[in-house]
Amino acid sequence: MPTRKSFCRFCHANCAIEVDIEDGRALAVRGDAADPLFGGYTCMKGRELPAQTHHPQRLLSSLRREAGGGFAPIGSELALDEIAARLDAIRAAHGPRAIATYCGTYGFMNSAALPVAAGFHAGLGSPNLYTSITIDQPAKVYLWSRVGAWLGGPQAFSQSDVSMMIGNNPLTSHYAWQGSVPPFSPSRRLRDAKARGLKLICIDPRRTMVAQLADIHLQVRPGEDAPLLAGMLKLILDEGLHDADFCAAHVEGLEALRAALAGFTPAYAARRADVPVADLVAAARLFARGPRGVATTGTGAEMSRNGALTEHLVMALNIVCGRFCREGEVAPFPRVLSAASARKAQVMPPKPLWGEGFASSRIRGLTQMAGFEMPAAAAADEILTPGEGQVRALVCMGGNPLVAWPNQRKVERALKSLELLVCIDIKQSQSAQLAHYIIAPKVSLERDDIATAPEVFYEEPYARYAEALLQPRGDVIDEWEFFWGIARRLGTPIPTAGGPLPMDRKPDKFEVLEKITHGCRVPLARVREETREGGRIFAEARLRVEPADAGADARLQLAPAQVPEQLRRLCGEPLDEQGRTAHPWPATHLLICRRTRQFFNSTGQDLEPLRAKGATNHAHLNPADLARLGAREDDLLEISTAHAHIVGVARSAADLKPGVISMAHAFGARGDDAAAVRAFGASTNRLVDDESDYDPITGACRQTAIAVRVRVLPANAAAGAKGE
Ligand SMILES: Nc1nc2c(c(=O)[nH]1)N[C@H]1C(S)=C(S)[C@@H](COP(=O)(O)OP(=O)(O)OC[C@H]3O[C@@H](n4cnc5c(=O)[nH]c(N)nc54)[C@H](O)[C@@H]3O)O[C@H]1N2
Ligand SMILES: Nc1nc2c(c(=O)[nH]1)N[C@H]1C(S)=C(S)[C@@H](COP(=O)(O)OP(=O)(O)OC[C@H]3O[C@@H](n4cnc5c(=O)[nH]c(N)nc54)[C@H](O)[C@@H]3O)O[C@H]1N2
Ligand code: SF4
Ligand SMILES: [Mo]
Repeated sequence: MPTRKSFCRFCHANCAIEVDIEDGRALAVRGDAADPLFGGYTCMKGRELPAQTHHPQRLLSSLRREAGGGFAPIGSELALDEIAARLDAIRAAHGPRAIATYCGTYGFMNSAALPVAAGFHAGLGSPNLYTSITIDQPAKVYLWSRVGAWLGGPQAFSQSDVSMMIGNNPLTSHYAWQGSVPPFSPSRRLRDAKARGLKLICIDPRRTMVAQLADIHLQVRPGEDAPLLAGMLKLILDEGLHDADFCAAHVEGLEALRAALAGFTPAYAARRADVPVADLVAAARLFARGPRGVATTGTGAEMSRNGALTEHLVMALNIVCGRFCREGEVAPFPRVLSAASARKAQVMPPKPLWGEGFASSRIRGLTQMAGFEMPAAAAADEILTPGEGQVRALVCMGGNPLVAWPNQRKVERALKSLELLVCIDIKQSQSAQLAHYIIAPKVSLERDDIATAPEVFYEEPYARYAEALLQPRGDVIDEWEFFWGIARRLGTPIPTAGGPLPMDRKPDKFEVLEKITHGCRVPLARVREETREGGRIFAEARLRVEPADAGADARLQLAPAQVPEQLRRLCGEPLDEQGRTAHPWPATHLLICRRTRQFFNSTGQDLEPLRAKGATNHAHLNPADLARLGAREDDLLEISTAHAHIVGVARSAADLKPGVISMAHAFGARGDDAAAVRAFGASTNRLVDDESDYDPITGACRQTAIAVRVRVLPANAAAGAKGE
């Protein structure tokens, strides 16, 4: 039986794999033990790639909604003809802005999909391109626009003495920001690092596996990271533990920041965060002692209350402690397949990425991010709000807005009101069920791809090109072919980094990828040639941090305009006797986010071996909280905000801080009754408020630390995920 090498595209980690193939079918997936970076690692999801590829319900033909409401198969070329004709009519009547695209997580798994979709939008003249980044962690992008960046890059995990992980659970998510544990084999890497002496600090309301390995776990009250980090920062500055030389040379606003932190004494910060003062002090000192290693955040910190301020404070901790690569050091994250950018021992000044000069959203005064995408949290309102620029057609590529976008009931109304909804999806997802057309795509093992999305995590100049291993059965197309086919019919160009795609003939995927990676550090043809037997490290692409340019004098901004004001406001918030901020209505718990090991957001929820690990998104509560509610494991709980409620299946979880309820998102929307909730879960996005609890710059909504009321439902109550 032939075995071929490839890389997994079930999640963004893109682990190196070997695939056993028989009769054109993938039979089994293993980690590629010879791979220099991944070393044979896979997880339970990746090992289900064959099941995902050959799933009996996988769409092998595109579908069109018929007059009676059901779907019927349609050839992909005919579907493109019809979709292009409808888009042309919409463009003629309302202008290009009426046409929008949303690229969800699986758009990022295909290296050509988003760049070609972005080129399609540029060629069409519609700014309404959305991706999951703006509902994920846009404040990390926002940092560049108010702080600037160090062009030498952050210090790497492999050389760190200390690591601080905030609202991030990479042992489950395989996701961690630059400088934290790389996403492949994260558990082993963390344990190995501990064995060589790494000190680990974890800030999480849940005693996750990371927390269990940590030297100090600060079991923060959800939503109170900003005061906690402000307290740590103040202590470091007060005790003079910061890198004064780095600050003197490269930083502006240290004194203004120090002044704005005045109220955040250890006692005050610890009271708000509900952690022992001694632990806060010890964590601050441990981090500052370093000498190397960075603080990083995941979704738990950024999606929380004051997410953008939290991100700023984390960056401020890294800056005052000087946790960057200096002149002459090897620079991590060299990114072989991305356009070359020099690493220099100097500061890139803040660069506006929102606001004036960018396309405006018609909603909540928001604007486009980085000239690239509009805020996804406002997409439903862009669809529902009449007037010039109203979105009337949406192409949803590898995303599932009905369960992933904030304010689910509004999203449902919006998707149903569209003149045209096209979903490119492997199955009839919750969102695709509302579509006029579902386009059946090739899946990963059927496509050529390069691993560009995870390059930002590679400390080494590692690259590979995976060629398609399987001949697709059925009439399926690659995502980029969809946009190319529509553009050709509309007569619009598709610009890319390497010039426009040819429209008079169809390019092959390699040609498309070459255009997209134009200017990359090792020519793509060479990467393809030299990685046929698996990924490799291109030593010649290793980078060192170069000396600063003559006269470079930009500085990292520690106290940009809004920050001192935000800190003062935070410190002035009224607290109750336990140090809690007031909730706008009588809540009993704070609902926090989590990821399941077995699914990738909503992907995998149809694969039986993964469902066997847990099919619903349990509502996890501390056993003491369950007892107080009079609930037992598997009871149904009603979880409500002032606007909506959902039903969850109770699960006792001693690792949770009391007062906290923890549930994964991207479940549910398959029926309201108890059986549906037990089998498919419920969507926490019903509870997310997009209109009053959002970041004014990025538009991102609070998706964790949501004040909710929890009560136990009578046994097997039929009540489900209802509205109001
Ligand atoms: N309340 C709350 N909401 C959240 C979050 C949260 O923590 N809490 N997290 C947010 C985050 S971080 C994100 S990234 C978003 C995710 O938002 P989305 O990306 O919109 O959601 P997913 O569930 O990842 O959607 C993936 C879709 O791709 C389809 N798919 C699977 N394989 C393929 C393939 O090979 N090709 C194609 N074309 N499609 C495929 C799946 O069937 C599924 O429908 O949700 C956000 N929403
Ligand atoms: N298996 C699997 N892997 C995934 C995904 C998946 O669904 N399944 N989703 C993928 C996606 S789209 C993304 S963006 C990444 C996300 O990757 P991560 O950010 O690592 O996501 P989580 O695993 O949910 O970890 C978030 C942590 O934040 C904590 N938390 C919640 N609220 C707060 C708070 O207010 N403060 C603090 N300090 N902590 C808080 C939670 O308890 C949790 O441990 O994961 C990706 N990887
Ligand atoms: S961690 Fe991600 S890329 Fe690696 S095997 Fe699992 S699903 Fe695949
Ligand atoms: Mo995400």
